[in-house]
Amino acid sequence: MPWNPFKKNNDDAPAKSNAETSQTASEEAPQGVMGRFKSAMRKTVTMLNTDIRDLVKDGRVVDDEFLDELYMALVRTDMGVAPAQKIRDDIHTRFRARKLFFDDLTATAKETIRELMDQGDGNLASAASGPTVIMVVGVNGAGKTTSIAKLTHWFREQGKSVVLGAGDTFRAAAVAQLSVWAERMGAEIVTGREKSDPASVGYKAVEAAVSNNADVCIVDTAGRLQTQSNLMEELTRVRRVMSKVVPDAPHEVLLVLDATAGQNAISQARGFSEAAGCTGIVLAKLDGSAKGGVAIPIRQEFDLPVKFVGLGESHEDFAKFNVDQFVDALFDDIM
Ligand SMILES: Nc1nc2c(ncn2[C@@H]2O[C@H](COP(=O)(O)OP(=O)(O)O)[C@@H](O)[C@H]2O)c(=O)[nH]1
Ligand SMILES: [Mg+2]
Repeated sequence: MPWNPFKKNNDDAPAKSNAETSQTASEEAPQGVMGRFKSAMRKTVTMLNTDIRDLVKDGRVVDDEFLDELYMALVRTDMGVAPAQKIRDDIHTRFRARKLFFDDLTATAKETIRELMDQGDGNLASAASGPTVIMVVGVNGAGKTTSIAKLTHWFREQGKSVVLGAGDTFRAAAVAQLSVWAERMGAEIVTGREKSDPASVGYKAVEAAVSNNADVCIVDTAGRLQTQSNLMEELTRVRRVMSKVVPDAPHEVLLVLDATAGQNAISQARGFSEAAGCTGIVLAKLDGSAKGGVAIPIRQEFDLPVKFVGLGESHEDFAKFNVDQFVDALFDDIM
């Protein structure tokens, strides 16, 4: 049989995990969540897996040079230095001085990343009674308003009623954008005049949600003010007034990050995470990013679960984040 570096012919191949088995199943149904992950992350997946196939194609043994090249291929996905180093070390420990097969490499890398990203169930918190209040924060252009539209669609699909608060009163266009989405999604919206107090919009939105018996209230916020400290004070104030209506509100503060910014997304968002008391992350624009690996350091650095991912511009391009599906999508081991 000719040498094939991508497939092992012997019997000691590692047993497939449940996640890998389910990948095979969803390959047969490319419309499923796995298929959407894979196609959204096409750029990252193609780059990473082309690099890895090039690395293993001549049946090289694992030596320092090989490990350094592997490390560089991993770092190019913006997964961060520490995770790439951890995978390099794990491959070193297990396969030093042996020939490495594509399947062995990906199985090891998947296991390492799964451990690094472990985040429990990542479900949204919900109110014990009354409306669940969700505040959405992040830098300008990250994808906040679009993610709110997607989240609204997601709740509407479950038959839940939604009240939106157009809390980005900084720009009239932001209010208009959210109003259009509200109408399309069949959600109620509370707006204020341009430059009016966003805390008052937040207050009225939660109040409307309570009086209408709505299931969910989602409040948009501005991504930029004259100064960063103004913005942070404003976010604190929005939180405070909402809790006057519903004492444990907001139940979730979702930080929206732009995946195309790669590692920059992390530095941009540090202030938000602390000042706004974030509870979870929405990783927007995972499609079209060649830096999809950034979900890994994001999970680690913020110590917040990644709850949703944005996979395109339409309201349907949205999925609950699942570590196993993400990891399986990252490595293209179906030959
Ligand atoms: N491809 C893609 N574009 C997105 C996604 N989410 C948002 N966008 C686009 O990013 C731009 C900024 O989004 P917006 O929601 O207005 O950002 P905001 O300033 O944080 O509210 C818009 O052009 C959106 O269509 C996504 O998941 N994928
Ligand atoms: Mg916006």
